[in-house]
Amino acid sequence: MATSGKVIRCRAAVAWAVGKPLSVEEVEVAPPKAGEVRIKIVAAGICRTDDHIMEGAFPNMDYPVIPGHEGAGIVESVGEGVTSVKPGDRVIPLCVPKCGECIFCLNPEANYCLKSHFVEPQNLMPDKTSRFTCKGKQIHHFLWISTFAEYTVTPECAVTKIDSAAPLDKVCLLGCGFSTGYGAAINTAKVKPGSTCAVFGLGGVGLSVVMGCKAAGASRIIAIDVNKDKFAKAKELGATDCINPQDFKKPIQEVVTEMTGHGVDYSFEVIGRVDTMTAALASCNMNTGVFVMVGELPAGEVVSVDPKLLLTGRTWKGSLLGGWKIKDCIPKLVSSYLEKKFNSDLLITHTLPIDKVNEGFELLRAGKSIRTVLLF
Ligand code: COD
Ligand code: ZN
Ligand code: ZN
Repeated sequence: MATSGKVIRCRAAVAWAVGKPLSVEEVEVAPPKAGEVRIKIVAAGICRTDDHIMEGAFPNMDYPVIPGHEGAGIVESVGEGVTSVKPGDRVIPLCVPKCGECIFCLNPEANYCLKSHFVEPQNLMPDKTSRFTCKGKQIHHFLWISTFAEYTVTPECAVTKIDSAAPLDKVCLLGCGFSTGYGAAINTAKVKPGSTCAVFGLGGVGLSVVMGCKAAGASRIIAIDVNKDKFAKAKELGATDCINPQDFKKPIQEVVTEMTGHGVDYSFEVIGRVDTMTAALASCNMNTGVFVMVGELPAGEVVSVDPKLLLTGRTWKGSLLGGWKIKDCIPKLVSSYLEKKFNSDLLITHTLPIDKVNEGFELLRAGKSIRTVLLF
């Protein structure tokens, strides 16, 4: 391509500091170095986790930074040695990489690579430099993929090729939100047909959990949120009961336990709060109940639990990116999307140009959007 090997000037949304809205700027994007890929991002989804950057709640974050970890695009150029993608390929950047060599990449049961952000911060490329500059300043990367940029550079291990027929403005959700929730039900909880489930939090990720529980054949799916405006969509996606904790005097775990006799088979926390984690744990049955934690607490917060809750047999599990081995699984999920095995389009409530990125965050904070897709 004509731009190959050259610096590209383009738009990107920059978080200059904690507490400031994003600012859409012209940035310079350097060509990919060896083992790296430069991608023209076509569409990017706004996820709650990006908001954690503005709130200063995301662990190990350096500023200024270009957020965004859900997106889809087309490879513009590749650095030396890159073999898995080539210019023109449609791709999804991966917020969990696959180094392919660590003990967890080699374990078929594990999906969280040792090159991931919580192990080793990814605010810079693996060679500890940045490909982004703006107004003469170095701008940091986010999770190695920074999808809120018209062009971004990722290591080859953080990008995967998808079917060229995939609509990028739709399948961008498979990069995080949809896959995270759907996989939490299918892979982490391994929901069984005829079972009962409770899902705390009905954002894009929680609703994807609902879709996963339904796809796995759950007979009852109790959807829980303080925002009743989320209930219509939850029902459409498979929830059988929708409840608002604020409508009850007693704790919500008691309500769920009474509704089901002894608690659900599987509970999910998809909010990222101490109180709802405790409630979700107590909502699954004391013998075989499985609680899957999807939400993450703000850096530094901790949960204290009565160990008796676990002594009788309950299981407490965590799930990142839905347990998918993402580099291999995303192309398969895209194929399933194209075969209409699930309809993640139902999560997209808004589409905005990148210049209106802050409006997208306002909609999310106000509880008015599920997923906003930004277009470049
Ligand atoms: N009780 C019940 N529901 C509540 C409460 C409460 N006390 N407080 C908020 N809610 C509801 C909100 O009304 C909203 O509907 C929902 O919870 C949260 O949804 P969103 O739209 O804000 O968030 P999502 O779905 O985009 O993301 C939720 C996560 C839990 C995934 C995210 O916030 C998080 O913790 N991310 C880090 C963990 C992770 O791995 N994420 C995957 C990569 S993002
Ligand atoms: Zn996300
Ligand atoms: Zn690895």
